Amino acid sequence: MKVFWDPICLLHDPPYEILSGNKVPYFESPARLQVIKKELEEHPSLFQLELTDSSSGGIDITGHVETVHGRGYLNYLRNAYDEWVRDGGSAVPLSDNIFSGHRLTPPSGRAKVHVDSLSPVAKAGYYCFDLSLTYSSAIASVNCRNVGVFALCRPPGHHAGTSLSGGYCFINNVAVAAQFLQGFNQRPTDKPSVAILDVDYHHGNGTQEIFYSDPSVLYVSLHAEDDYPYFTGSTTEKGINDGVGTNINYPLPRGTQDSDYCAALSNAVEEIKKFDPGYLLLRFFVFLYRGLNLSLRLIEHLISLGVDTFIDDPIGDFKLSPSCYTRIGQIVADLGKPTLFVMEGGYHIEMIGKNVRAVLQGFEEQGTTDVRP
Ligand code: SP5
Ligand code: ZN
Repeated sequence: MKVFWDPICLLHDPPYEILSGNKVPYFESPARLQVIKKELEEHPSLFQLELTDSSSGGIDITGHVETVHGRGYLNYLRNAYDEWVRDGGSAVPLSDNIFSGHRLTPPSGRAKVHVDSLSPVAKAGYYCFDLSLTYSSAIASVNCRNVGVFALCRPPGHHAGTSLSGGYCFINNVAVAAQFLQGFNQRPTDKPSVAILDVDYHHGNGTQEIFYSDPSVLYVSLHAEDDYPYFTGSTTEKGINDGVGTNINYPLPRGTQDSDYCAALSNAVEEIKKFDPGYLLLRFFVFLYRGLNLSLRLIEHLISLGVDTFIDDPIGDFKLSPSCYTRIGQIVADLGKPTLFVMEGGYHIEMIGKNVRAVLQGFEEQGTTDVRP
C-alpha cells in the first residue's frame, strides 16, 4: 500500500488547547503523524512511503480546495494569524470554543455578514467553532491526496465545512479528494459517484455539510452520539433537495465495544453497496488495480480514518480493542473497491501507529484473499 505524507504537515504545532475549561497540551500533535509514519516504515513489505512534494510538480490543488471551501474562507486562513497578532491578539491564539451557529446545523441559508470588514476576533467567531490558526500546514495536508491509498496527513479535516474551522480541522481533506476524484470541470450530471465512510469517533459535520445536497457523494458516518461536535450527526439528517438519501448517520452510545461497532459498520457497508449499482462490475476493476497499480480514477471509496474510537483514547469514549482495527480494515475491504484512506483523529500516542497499521493491514490482507473477479 502506498502512503503519502509531507513534512510540512508537521509544522502546525499549537502548544495547548482549552478542553472543558482547562488548558491542556494540544492533542492533535505532530507526534501523531511521526508515530504512525515510524510504525508503517517498520513494515516496508506492506507500506511504501512517498513524499508529496507540495512545492513542485504534480497537480495544482488550489482550484480544488477553492471549489470546496471558497476564497473568502481560504483568505481568512491565510491571513487570520497575522491580522490577529497585529490587532493585539496573543501570539498563541486561542478561541475558546466559540460556536459559530451558521454552519453547525444542516444548511438552511447563509448569514449575511460582511466578513472581510470584521475584526480578527469576530472573524474567528464567524469561521471557527474552536481552534488556533494555520494555513500552509492545512494546505500540505490536503495535498497528500495523489495516487495513494493512505494519505498520512494532518491537520485532520472532517469537521471543516465550506467556511468553517473547528475540531482541529481547517481544510476538509477527504472532501477535496472526493471533489478531485469526481473531475474538476465535469457537469454535475456527469459526475461519478463517490462514497465517503467516516469511522472517526466524532461526527464529520464538515463533510456532511459540504455534500448535504449533493446526490453524487454518499456520506456515511459512525460516531458517538451526544459528543463533540454536539449539534449534528443524528439519524434524521439524511440530506436535502437532490441529496436526500445520500447522508447516513450511525450515532452510537458512549462505551460502544467491538461487537456493536462492527455490527454497525457492517450495516454501513451494506448501505454503501446499495448506493452503487455498479458494485459487482467494479469488483473486476479491483483485480486490475491490484495487478496494474492504482489509477486515480478508480478510487471510489474514501475512508475518513480516525482511531479515536480506541478504548484508551484521551478524548473519545468508545471502547474498541486493538484487534477491532484489523476487523475494521477487513470489513472495509469487503466493499471490494479501490479505496483512499485519509487520516482524521486518534490521540493515544502509544497506540495510534499500531491501530492505524491494523486497519490498513486488515484491508490489504483481506483484499488479497477476497477481492477477486
Ligand atoms: C478530528 C477530531 O477528532 N477532532 C476532535 C476534536 C474534539 N475536540 C473537543 C473534544 C471535547 C472532548 N471532551 C472531553 C472528554 C474527555 N473524556
Ligand atoms: Zn475525532
